[in-house]
Amino acid sequence: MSVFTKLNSVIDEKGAAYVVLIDPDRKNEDSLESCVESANISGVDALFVGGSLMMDGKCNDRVKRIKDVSNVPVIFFPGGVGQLNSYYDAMLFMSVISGRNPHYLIGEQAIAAPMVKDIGIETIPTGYMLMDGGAGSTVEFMSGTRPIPMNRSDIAVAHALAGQYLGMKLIYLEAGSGAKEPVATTVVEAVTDALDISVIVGGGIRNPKIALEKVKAGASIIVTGTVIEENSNLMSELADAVHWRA
Ligand code: 1GP
Repeated sequence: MSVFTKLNSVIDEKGAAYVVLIDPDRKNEDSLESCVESANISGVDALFVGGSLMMDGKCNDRVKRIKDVSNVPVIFFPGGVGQLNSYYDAMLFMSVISGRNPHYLIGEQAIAAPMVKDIGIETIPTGYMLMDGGAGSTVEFMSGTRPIPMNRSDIAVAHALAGQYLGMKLIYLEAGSGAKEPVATTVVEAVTDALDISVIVGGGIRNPKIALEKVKAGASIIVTGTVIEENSNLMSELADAVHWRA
């Protein structure tokens, strides 16, 4: 069964899926295994692994360490083609569709595609939309794209629909890691009402109440990163909140 099919069955059965983002950067060097072990026993449905900025050359080693311990699918959440390797179970094949930077719309993808084919990794076409979470995110700087203003549901809906009609299987509504404000509930509602495909919401989600609010607004997958780096004990509560139907 493909990773995408597995995620969809979780969404069907439990109402939504809960994903923990692990940044394979040196800042998490000492906590990788313990974080994955917690995820294994906390109801986490998958791990996203990736980040916008790597400050050393050990990313691939860390992905292998994550994969060695994980009991759940390890999904590449690409910050760039340099983080691609054969340890992942699948990858979000993403395009930054909220932006106007051709390199992140199709350039990086064309560099990656032959390697993706060679490795044979499962690809999940994903339209990535950066919303303004108020913290001036790393991804905003590294992708050279302007985030969509959070009060512009209309702009968000237009981009998400364009992603759907281009054939994306998922839309990722991203407020940016460490966002001051998560993606507004009004935006989640407007986008999920307009779309037939599932929506991932991440960035600035810091507690189960906010996670559940986004799910009730229509999100199918909730991602948390920063809050778990700070306190991995929160995983169970977040998973329970997201799995509202279970
Ligand atoms: C970033 O959406 C993820 O891509 C997670 O964000 O670190 O703020 O949880 P946080």
